Amino acid sequence: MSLIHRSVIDAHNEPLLRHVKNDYEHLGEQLARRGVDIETITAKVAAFGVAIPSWGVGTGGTRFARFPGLGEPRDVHDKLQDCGVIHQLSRATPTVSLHIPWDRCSDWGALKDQAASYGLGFDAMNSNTFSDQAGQAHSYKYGSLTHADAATRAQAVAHNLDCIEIGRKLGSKALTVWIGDGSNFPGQQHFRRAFDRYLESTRQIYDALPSDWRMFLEHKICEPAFYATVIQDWGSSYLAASALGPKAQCLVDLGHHAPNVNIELIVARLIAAGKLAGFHFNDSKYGDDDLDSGSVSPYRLFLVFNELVAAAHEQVKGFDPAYMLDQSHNVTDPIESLMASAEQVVRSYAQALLVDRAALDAAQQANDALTATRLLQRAFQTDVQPILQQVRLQGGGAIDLIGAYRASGYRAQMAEQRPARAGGGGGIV
Ligand code: RM4
Ligand code: MN
Ligand code: MN
Repeated sequence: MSLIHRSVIDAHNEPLLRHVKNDYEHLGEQLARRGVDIETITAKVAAFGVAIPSWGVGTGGTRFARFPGLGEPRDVHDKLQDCGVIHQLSRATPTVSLHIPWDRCSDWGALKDQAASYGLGFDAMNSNTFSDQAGQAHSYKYGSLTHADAATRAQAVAHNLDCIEIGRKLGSKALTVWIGDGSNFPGQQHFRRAFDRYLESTRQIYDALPSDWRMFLEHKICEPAFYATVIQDWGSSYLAASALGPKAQCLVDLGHHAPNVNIELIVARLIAAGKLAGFHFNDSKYGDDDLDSGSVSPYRLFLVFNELVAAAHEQVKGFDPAYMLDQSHNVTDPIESLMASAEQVVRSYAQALLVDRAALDAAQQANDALTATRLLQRAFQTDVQPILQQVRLQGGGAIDLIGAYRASGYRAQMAEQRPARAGGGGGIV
């Protein structure tokens, strides 16, 4: 399946080459004055990647409705092709994170080959026991891994083992487990027993992990359960990951916390405990809004990266987070949103690399709060766009992501090749 023709990208880059060169040189001079070598930063940025969620390339929806877009992917092969385009232009998204059963296919070998033809690999596998699958014996209406009924729990465990098997075929190295289990009414569920059942079920999954795999436990404050959720916060996630063992870690989805929660502090705690699995990046104003990364609170995203860069700088043992996007696009072209988000994530990383760590250490040591916070602001306020553009250019990508994508006419082509589907009801699928 074809992606965007090379000549389209080159033609779009051509008039911008001169500007990138000038802007990059100018920024290089500025950074040199701050004692920063731009080439070192550029090399680090070029080595950074964030995974695309396969479910993100389709148009999402709300509880109320889903408004399908043109040329939506019809199956996992189409989704992979869209991910290929995102990586082709952005050069920042070398892996895809699959969701089962949404991404089931008949030939995993062919899927792996298709991915390789786009230069893509596979990041964490995601299991789904928050909705029922066609023909399954037991319903997840009242829970899955923590269900009161043992047979339902066993079915949910078996599904996770199936996800591991698929992931092995694709070269994935991790399983992300997010469950919707919880309760809508006080008294509906026995809190301690439900958590014990979670431990018992996840233990079976954990024991089936290949030796070089990790298990990412993802917490979320609420939804679909609106009174209490079994793995509702990083504390519950941490308790479970600790009980399970070293291969189990805690995944931080930025949208899964109450408004104003200090997520960068949670990240720091998990790093210190050796339990940070990685991220689902997105942004939010109120809850699990799944908005584009950095579209609402770019400083918060930067502050998360500040913790990550500090941990790498200080060579914290075992620090190896997985970076993934997890977004839902209701009013934009998903390809555009995912490219913009990937760019925003990389931007935050690049900005965090500019923090003067020695000066920050000294300011903290001297209790100079103003200097410390200004050091962060200075890094955040630096326009690193020339570095991002330079990295894309060197990698064969597009200087102007959205401009090149629109000029390619890819979406219009897909609208012809992929007949529109019926509107459907609410929900994210
Ligand atoms: C959940 C959570 C999971 C994602 C599903 C689709 O809210 O973020 O990571 O797999 O949504
Ligand atoms: Mn998530
Ligand atoms: Mn979510």
